[in-house]
Amino acid sequence: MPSEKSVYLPNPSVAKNAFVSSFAQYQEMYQKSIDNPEEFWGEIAKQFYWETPIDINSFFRYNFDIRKGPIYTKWLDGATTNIAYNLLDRNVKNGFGDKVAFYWEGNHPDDYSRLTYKKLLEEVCRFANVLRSKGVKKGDRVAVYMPMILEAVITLLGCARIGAVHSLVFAGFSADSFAERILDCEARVLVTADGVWRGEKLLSLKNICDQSMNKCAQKGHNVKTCIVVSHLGRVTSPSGVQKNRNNKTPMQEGRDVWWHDIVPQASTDCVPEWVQAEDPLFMLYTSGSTGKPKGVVHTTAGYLLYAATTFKYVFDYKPNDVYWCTADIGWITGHTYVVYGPLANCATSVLYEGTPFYPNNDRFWLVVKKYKVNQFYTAPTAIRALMKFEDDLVKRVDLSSLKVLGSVGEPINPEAWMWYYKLVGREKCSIVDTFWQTETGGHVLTPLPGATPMKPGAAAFPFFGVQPALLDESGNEIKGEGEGYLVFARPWPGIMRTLYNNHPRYETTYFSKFPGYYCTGDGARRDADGYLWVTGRVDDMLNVSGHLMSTAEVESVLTEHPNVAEAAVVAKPHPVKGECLYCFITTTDTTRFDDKLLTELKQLVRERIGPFAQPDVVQNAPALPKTRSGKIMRRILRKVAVNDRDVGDVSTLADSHVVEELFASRPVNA
Ligand code: 6R9
Repeated sequence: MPSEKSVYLPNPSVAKNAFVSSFAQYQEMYQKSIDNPEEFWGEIAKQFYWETPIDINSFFRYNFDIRKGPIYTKWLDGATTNIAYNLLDRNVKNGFGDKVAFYWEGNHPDDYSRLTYKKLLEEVCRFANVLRSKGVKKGDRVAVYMPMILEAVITLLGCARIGAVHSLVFAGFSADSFAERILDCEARVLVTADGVWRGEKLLSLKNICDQSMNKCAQKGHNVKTCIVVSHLGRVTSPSGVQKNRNNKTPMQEGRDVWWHDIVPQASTDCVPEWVQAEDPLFMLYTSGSTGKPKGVVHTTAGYLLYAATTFKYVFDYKPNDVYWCTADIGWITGHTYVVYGPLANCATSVLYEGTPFYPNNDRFWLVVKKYKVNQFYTAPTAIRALMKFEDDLVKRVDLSSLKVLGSVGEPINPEAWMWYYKLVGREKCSIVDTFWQTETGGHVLTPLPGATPMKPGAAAFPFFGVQPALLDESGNEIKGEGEGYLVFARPWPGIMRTLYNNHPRYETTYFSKFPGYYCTGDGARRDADGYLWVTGRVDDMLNVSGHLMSTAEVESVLTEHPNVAEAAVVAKPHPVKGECLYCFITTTDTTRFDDKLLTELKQLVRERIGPFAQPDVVQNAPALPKTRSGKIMRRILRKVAVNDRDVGDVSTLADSHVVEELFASRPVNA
């Protein structure tokens, strides 16, 4: 296996025409972005349209030091613009109206369509007018629970056009999770679809929305309008049947309306709402270590600049390329690298509705071939899942269009990296292992495809404008080789500005541990060549198949069960998912731990959070290892989960027998 010393140079065919074609050029541009951010980003801002021009005197201001007052970041303050205008009208005006913005590829290979920039603009205007007619105004939140269909993109940009704030929730979250998020952001309008096929599974999205809206109503919050795309009727089901419009979907009179009954009639003229550079564009929830999700808020101008610039350089996107990001639109990767980044660059993208495994395990490769994809962006968990099948599934497909392969969501292990590089990239593509977060808005650590010699598993170097540092426990900076907390010393344009309705939580979560720095919650190591290797979360977060969740949120669901007295959850390494959930349960006195309880607990987690959070292992724990002050020692539980008896110092434990008992009672499937 490759080690830290293995270095793979960008293929000359990639490097030759790249925007950044040597490491020296990267270093020079990077230095400029740090020394003179106004000039660096000011040059980029010129490509976009500003209704009120940029004032160079208020281009970039911030405070990252909690000791000096409230934390804030402002880019291009005072300028006004509209992001939908920049993504659509501007490109159409520049003569690209007939260029394909999206090739839509359905779950079933028989289903596909396309949308040009001109048509997308028209649809966005129609939808924006509908939102206005429903009373949605600048600053109002619109909740979205959508599959990977073109209307999802139209919905986002329709919101942006009128200055409304979209709040997407991944359509794999449960009704409870969705309700919690609708309540938190106080959305009065919801957009969804009747349902979607994912592989052979039918997801009835509107039913889930109905449950969510009922839960909200019970808490006194009424969703006024629910717009529903009739999707199932126009696609091929796995059995091959083309269904008619789905009339079985229950629609509540006065609240629910079909998209096709209101959008096609609306006017294609829609004057954009000119918003302030620092007005919110969208919010997106991410897990918090207390269990309550955090509504991460991104604003307009800085996010536009950052999404556009990272997309251009990290994927080295050229005008005739076809780009494909497999991420769901409900995650930040879907926001920045399915919607905003590509459209800001007038790119042509593939939008894929299905899974990597349907109808067969070579679907990804067949889609790459079909659209001659040049840049392909996916997650390590998908790569590891596909690696398990025979190599021939990849080898026999013509993938010669590929140039850049991206990875995101979790650390990529060297085995998966090598497989991606050799089998998919045929040793001629550059791999960009992009480290970033919902909070960072776009890539913050990443190789550049034409410039950075690659090391398998290293996110390598900072993107332009980003200044990383490694800190030890007491906040001292580790220069040179070493491992520590990954932090950033100053803001870049795409960083989140606040947590919705909760600026104090924003400050304590990200800026209080190490004053003067934004704290990622990840650890990282710098090697002798200066490469950064992200090692994973250093807080109570779990990363299951790239889905971030907190131990606290899973624990609180488990303890809701009447027979559970106490629960502790840790991450256990998993060959495909990266990490999986290993749960320790202490039952109430009168309860026996049996299969029925086990099934109920798994079901409860699926219901409350979503199917992706289902625990792999639930262990009956007579007691949990605790310190004398009553703190659960997760460090020890992590050892039990992997059956490693080298538990280290247990002198702070109140009762050390507990540990032995836990090792002895590990379930057989663990
Ligand atoms: C974009 C996204 C963020 C967390 C992050 C880290 C992990 C993401 C990574 C990576 C190592 C990479 N992460 N990319 N770890 N290498 N290339 O995934 O956002 O869902 O907010 O997750 O994911 O732990 O802190 P989000």
